[in-house]
Amino acid sequence: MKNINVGLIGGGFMGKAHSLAYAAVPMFFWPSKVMPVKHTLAEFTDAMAADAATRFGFENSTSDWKSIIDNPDIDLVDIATPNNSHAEIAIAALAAGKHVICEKPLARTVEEAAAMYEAARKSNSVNMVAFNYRRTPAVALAKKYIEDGSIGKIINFRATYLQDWSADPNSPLSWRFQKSVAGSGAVGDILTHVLDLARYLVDEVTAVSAMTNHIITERPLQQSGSDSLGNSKGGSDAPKGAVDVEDEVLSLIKFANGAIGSVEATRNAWGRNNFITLEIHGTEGSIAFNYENRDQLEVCFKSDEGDRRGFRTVYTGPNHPNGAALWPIPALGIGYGETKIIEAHDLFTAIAGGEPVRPDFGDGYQVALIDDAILRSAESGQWVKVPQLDRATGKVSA
Ligand code: NAI
Ligand code: SOE
Repeated sequence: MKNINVGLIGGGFMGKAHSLAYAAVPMFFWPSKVMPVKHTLAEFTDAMAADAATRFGFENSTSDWKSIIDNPDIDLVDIATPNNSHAEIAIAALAAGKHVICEKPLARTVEEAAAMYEAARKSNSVNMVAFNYRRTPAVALAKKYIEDGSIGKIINFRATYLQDWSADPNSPLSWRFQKSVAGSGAVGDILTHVLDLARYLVDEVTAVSAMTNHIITERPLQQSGSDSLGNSKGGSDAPKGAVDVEDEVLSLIKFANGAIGSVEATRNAWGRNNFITLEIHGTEGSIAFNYENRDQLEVCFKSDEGDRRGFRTVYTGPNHPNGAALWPIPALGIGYGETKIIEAHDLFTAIAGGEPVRPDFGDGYQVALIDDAILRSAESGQWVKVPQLDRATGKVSA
């Protein structure tokens, strides 16, 4: 068994989730050809790095992420920083021959995503973008039903991603509200997850017609480095800074296979927490999913007798995708952590020379092309064609 030394950059929310996955992956997926080793953690300052390294179980810490790139002992660079550093770190890591996992969105802009994809094409390393919701067992089960024809030809895909952590105008101005750091608002932050699911479950998105809304234009400045995700209150008299990204987005979408649909996202929907919902209708049945009940998939099959046709609930468990590795009976509860453990397992399988891993930087780039088309459509009020990446040539259609 080979050790894979991990260099993690960023010790916030995702630093925690990825560290949990590195510790847990051998407990769930065993035997394994590789063993993750939490080698070095980078944060802004020496003190922050040492603190996070102790907490997350890393052997070393540094305030200079470039020392991770320069360290020949490190095999995998994990980018868990805000979006403005993804491109610089990923391109340097790939040039140094490291495997890379980068948090979503891949980049702030299409141009940055293109450069990251180009760097990945030039390297022989494994690259992955962390759209982990597709690794929820119920979502993977939906894919299985779609692929085996259980709901027939897909006609419609309706999806939402609704949260409320920023609905209060007095919740702080996190980096997620600053275009220079985040790139965009609800589009890059959360709609990207739904767009990844649309591509995973249905097909390529070919055209969009979108609207965005910018509701809260300033917020109290946030003091700490890591994002408080609305949990600290600035108070109405605290110094304020400008919000220069969209709060909400809605888009109609067309798919390459002829299906149509809608996607929407907001972080200002009181009462909705991590409300990722999918409603997929096919010629032979329907699938519905709500991440707030994430170990359940609702399915309805036309082939059921008329007097009992209707949605039934399947609780994912050992009989379902990745279920045998998780818990021995259904309904014990599958959490966010499990999606990250499965993600890490699939990444390490690819590093060990097994199945290539998706979503990769090509997928992250294609999602960035859709994000960009959505923002352009919202600006112009017109339908916008989504340029398509040809993975064989690396070129993008006009
Ligand atoms: P966060 O603000 O909680 O943590 C980011 C950490 O990176 C902070 O502690 C900050 O000090 C550190 N950092 C920033 N620049 C750095 C640098 N140059 N060197 C070293 N450390 C640096 O942010 P969070 O929520 O962890 O988000 C990080 C990334 O993960 C973002 O791209 C975000 O979009 C993505 N994300 C993905 C999620 C998913 O479900 N896949 C969930 C949450 C975030
Ligand atoms: C905040 O909206 C956030 O942390 C996003 O950045 C993540 O991508 C999402 O999975 C959870 O919510």
